[in-house]
Amino acid sequence: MDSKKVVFSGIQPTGNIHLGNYLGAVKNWVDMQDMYDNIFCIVNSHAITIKQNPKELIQKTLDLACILIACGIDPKKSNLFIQSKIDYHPALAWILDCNIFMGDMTRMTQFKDKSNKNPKNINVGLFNYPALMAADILLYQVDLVPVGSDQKQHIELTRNVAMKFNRDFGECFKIPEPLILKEGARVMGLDDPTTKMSKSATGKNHAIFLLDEPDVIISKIKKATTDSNSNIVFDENRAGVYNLLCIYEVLSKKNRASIEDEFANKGYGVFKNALAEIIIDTLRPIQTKYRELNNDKKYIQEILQNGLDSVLPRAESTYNKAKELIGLL
Ligand code: AQP
Repeated sequence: MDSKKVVFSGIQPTGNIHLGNYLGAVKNWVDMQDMYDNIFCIVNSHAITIKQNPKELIQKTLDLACILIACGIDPKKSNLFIQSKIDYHPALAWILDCNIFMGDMTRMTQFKDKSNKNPKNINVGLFNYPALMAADILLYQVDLVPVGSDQKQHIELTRNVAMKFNRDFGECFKIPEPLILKEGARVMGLDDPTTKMSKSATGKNHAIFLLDEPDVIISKIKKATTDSNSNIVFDENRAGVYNLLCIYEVLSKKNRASIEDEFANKGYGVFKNALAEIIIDTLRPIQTKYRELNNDKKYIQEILQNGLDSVLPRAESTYNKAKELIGLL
């Protein structure tokens, strides 16, 4: 019997995947593949909490699958599937909804952040997002959920509703633990280093996308916000330079002291060239693989179908148990 711990991770097809998604999430997923029983889900149902063009959403969903595989998600080691292919996700979310108190849900800070960003589309789904996320996780009897600090609150809610359900109706859900990822992997916007790099941000120089051409990467890094203080040192109070240095730190795998030595008495120009170069070198193999895979759509569909076939029985079994325990015919 496979005793590996089950890990669930999700990513929304809400736009072009960027360096923040890669360094903060996908790279870790790839690195952890051998250690765990991995479930990777393209959470397209979460994506519609923000208005999407339907045709583009389909395209972005399939494109994201292709990029994830190009990044190194290996279908022999991991299950990759599309959330909307399994109706047990929204079905379980409803059962969980009926077991989450309004007070607990209204405390979720992501809802407040996203409502501020989309004041014209504050919909019930956006409010309810954490219940769907809890269902995503609980359906698969997951041990661990890799999360950045912004998602910790949602995992806490997931644990609480699972414990409450088990207590009130009988043992049904495994209680997942957060797998806290390194703080340094939080990448900020290049144009505004006080906000996190985000797929849905509109600034032209906000994010490095994984499919950006080298000249685009060079230009975006050149324009990245720094400050008038020219020495290149890790100082959290200098958000722009700090963000760029953190990206360099992760990609170069050098320690902070040696990076500061490397750029001592050199201007931003030298540092930014080195940073652009290391980003280009990191993304080149991913882009090459993406172009290859993009010519073989049948292969991508096969991977998604195999992932779906492999995880569906787990979702079905958990949902049926929850339904029975709560008294739904
Ligand atoms: N800037 C970031 N730095 C580090 N990690 C990040 N993640 C997102 N942005 C950064 C991590 O990427 C994973 C997938 O994210 P998601 O698609 O589920 O949604 P998100 O966190 O809301 O990502 P975006 O890019 O900001 O998308 P939009 O603009 O649609 O909201 C998650 O593990 C996330 O922590």
